Amino acid sequence: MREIIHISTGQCGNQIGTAFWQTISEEHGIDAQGIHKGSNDITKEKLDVYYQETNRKYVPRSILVDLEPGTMDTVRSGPLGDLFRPDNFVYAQSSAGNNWAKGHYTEGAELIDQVMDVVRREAEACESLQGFQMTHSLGGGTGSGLGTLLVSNLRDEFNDRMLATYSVAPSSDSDTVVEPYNSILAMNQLVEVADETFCLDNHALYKIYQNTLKVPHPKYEDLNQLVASVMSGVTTSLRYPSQLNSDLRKLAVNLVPFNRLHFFTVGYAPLMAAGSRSFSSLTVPELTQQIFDGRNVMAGADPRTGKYMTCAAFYRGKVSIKEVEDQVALVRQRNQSNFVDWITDNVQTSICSVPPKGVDMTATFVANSTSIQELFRRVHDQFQKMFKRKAFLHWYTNEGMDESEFTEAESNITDLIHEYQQHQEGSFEDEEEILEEDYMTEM
Ligand SMILES: Nc1nc2c(ncn2[C@@H]2O[C@H](COP(=O)(O)OP(=O)(O)OP(=O)(O)O)[C@@H](O)[C@H]2O)c(=O)[nH]1
Ligand SMILES: [Mg+2]
Repeated sequence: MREIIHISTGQCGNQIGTAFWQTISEEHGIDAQGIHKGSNDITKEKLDVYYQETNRKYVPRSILVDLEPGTMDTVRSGPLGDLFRPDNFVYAQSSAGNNWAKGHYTEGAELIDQVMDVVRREAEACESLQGFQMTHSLGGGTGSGLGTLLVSNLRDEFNDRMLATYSVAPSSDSDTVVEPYNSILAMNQLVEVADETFCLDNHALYKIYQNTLKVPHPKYEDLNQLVASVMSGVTTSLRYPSQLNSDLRKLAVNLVPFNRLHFFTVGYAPLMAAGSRSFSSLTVPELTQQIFDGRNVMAGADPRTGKYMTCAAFYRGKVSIKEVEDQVALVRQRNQSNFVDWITDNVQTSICSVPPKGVDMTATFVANSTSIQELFRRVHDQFQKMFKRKAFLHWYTNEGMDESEFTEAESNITDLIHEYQQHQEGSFEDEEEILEEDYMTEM
């Protein structure tokens, strides 16, 4: 089996991680004690990818990490408390206090060996580990700082395994002023070491709730439900028998044309408020139209401002492959100027006959769009305003960080923005020039 180990880091990471495990456990018929109660054999076939079977119990291949005990206590006393392996909870007592440097260099560095021991034990229990997925926020100290320290340790020790992250960017009107610092420092690491980053953005998630779902004051729980739906959609082909994108590497090969540009936007249809049920099912044309709609994108990036380099659409339920392919081709044709012209067949579609609980049909969309630069630009603008004045910098230098690390992170992110912009503008001929230039500089 091609196993995946999940790691939740920090408050956001653990809350989203728990929502993910709740969603997929329900789908696969795994109860709170880890017993499989599903009647459909297809839900069982690839269970080993995410769960380890011991004594007829299915235990999530999940590691829960935080620098403070609070969130984990909540998970432990919640409905999934008995599902996770007790010694996979790894935590400290103090928190990183919204400081990336504490998560990455000081407090976090003290916990990392303990986390890696658990990772090794989990990896040894796998037959053929395909890789890791992490849930975390970019704005805090633990998920952001320790999370990226962990990712880079995994890269060193499991060099040939895939590393995927679900990374939550802060809302632009967040209460915590240093979130842009933490985010740029974390993004700087993800550019270099992650293989696939699914970008989520609290600002966009709030907007979806307020504007589309008409819920004026959504809670984290609500936002996390949306994220869990997307994660369930994205991992469908990993969890059920499927031809296309059936492992993390195939997904990356199809979606990542350039190593550094692996930051995806995601979308989901039909959008439903947590706890509500859909009374009218959407048709394939409606689902397709929705996933390509900018309002459904869960990262602050409007696809119409950029170009899709590659995309993957995952449909679930009783849908016809032909209808899906026709509809996607139609959208592509209508919006031709939104797709780069140097990759001919850049929309992949896949279908799984098992829908999520409570709906007939869904679609999940993952896009590698140059419009993601909007998210980077927004966070960078906020970073720059404070950094120009060196505001709040002492919190980081007090932990032993040097100012030059901020400068380097900033320039890596502005380079990245520039690279997206280049591919957005480039037609086929320009692209050849870029490639030639790269080739010349490498020589
Ligand atoms: N979507 C979502 N965002 C969250 C959640 N919890 C926190 N956040 C966001 O995450 C950022 C703060 O990071 P946290 O995850 O709380 O921080 P942490 O990783 O625990 O790090 P420290 O507490 O600083 O040690 C802010 O942008 C919050 O809006 C959650 O459950 N869901
Ligand atoms: Mg915390």
